[in-house]
Amino acid sequence: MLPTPIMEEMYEQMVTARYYEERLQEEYLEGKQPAFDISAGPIPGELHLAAGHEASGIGVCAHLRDEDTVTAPHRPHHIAIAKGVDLNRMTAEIFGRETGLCRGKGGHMHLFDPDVNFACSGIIAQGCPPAVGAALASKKRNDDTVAVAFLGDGAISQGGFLESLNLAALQGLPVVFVVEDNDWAISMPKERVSSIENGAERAVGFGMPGVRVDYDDVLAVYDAAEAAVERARAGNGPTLLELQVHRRMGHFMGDAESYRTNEDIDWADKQDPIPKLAADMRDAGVSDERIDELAASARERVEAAIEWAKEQPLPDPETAYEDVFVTEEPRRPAVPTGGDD
Ligand SMILES: Cc1ncc(C[n+]2csc(CCOP(=O)(O)OP(=O)(O)O)c2C)c(N)n1
Ligand SMILES: [Mg+2]
Repeated sequence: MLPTPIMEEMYEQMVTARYYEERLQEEYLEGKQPAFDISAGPIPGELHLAAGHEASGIGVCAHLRDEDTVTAPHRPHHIAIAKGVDLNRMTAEIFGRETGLCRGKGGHMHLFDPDVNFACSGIIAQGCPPAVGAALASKKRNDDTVAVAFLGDGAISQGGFLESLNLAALQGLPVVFVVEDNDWAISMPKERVSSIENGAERAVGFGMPGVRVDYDDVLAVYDAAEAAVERARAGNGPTLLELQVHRRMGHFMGDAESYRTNEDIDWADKQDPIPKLAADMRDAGVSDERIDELAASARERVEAAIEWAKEQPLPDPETAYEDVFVTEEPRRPAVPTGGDD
């Protein structure tokens, strides 16, 4: 059994991630009802929640240091929290504020924190090539930093991912690819887009180990990730991990999930990794009072970050052309896009 301080830390982080998303959901819905106006309210634009994915981000990042690089996909909050991204500035970014990680220009899918080498993107599998680049830099510097690229099961046939596996294996780079398998890509079930059930088998064709953790459990993820990260740090090359997680929410906020059965939603609920970890902690002798204390401290941290973010100033419109590649005003105003992904 894992030492209890490690379990406690992971529990606090998992509750932080879950509660953070519950609070974001409340803030997000403000002003958007009844017709679901995606541009209204304190958090305009899309929001993809990762409730049910916590075991992945938290179990993997438990082995990482600030100097290690992490790239995450469009469902990034649990991974960002586990990597130690500044929660206040991340929240300010999500609320579109000037003091946000990207001065309020990126939003929830485009968080970037150079202090802990974290980035995410709304383009699926996009994080794989930059993670391989970071791993190549580690190898050239001859240090023991590693890179981890998180992606979804819907991205495992993307060229960017497959080419990254090849380059990483060929060059023996210190990188771990982590597929979060929640069985869905928006409304598309996994079996309709991949001829293999176990995505970790992709690794075989590239000559690297592929490991699947097929139940939603942070302690199992912790063990699998430990081996993969150690292998990378020791200079023995990349690993592909596929982790079974569950999407407890719609693909994005506002998704009516008409394509999903109630049984599937109930199943996701029953697989919740947070009460599972609490049960393991009790078995290891952690008291209920201690577990409640950890949850309370997680909730306090989240409330403080949301309160701070909401007090932050909105960006001055004059700054819209700063920090971007295009410096001239467009001939036509940009057309706002709807939320179909
Ligand atoms: C290259 C690219 N193609 C399509 C999309 C639209 N899109 C956004 S999320 C998504 C599905 C992602 O599914 P998965 O990778 O399994 O992640 P999940 O949402 O299940 O966490 C798609 C197709 C995109 N963002 N990028
Ligand atoms: Mg998926």
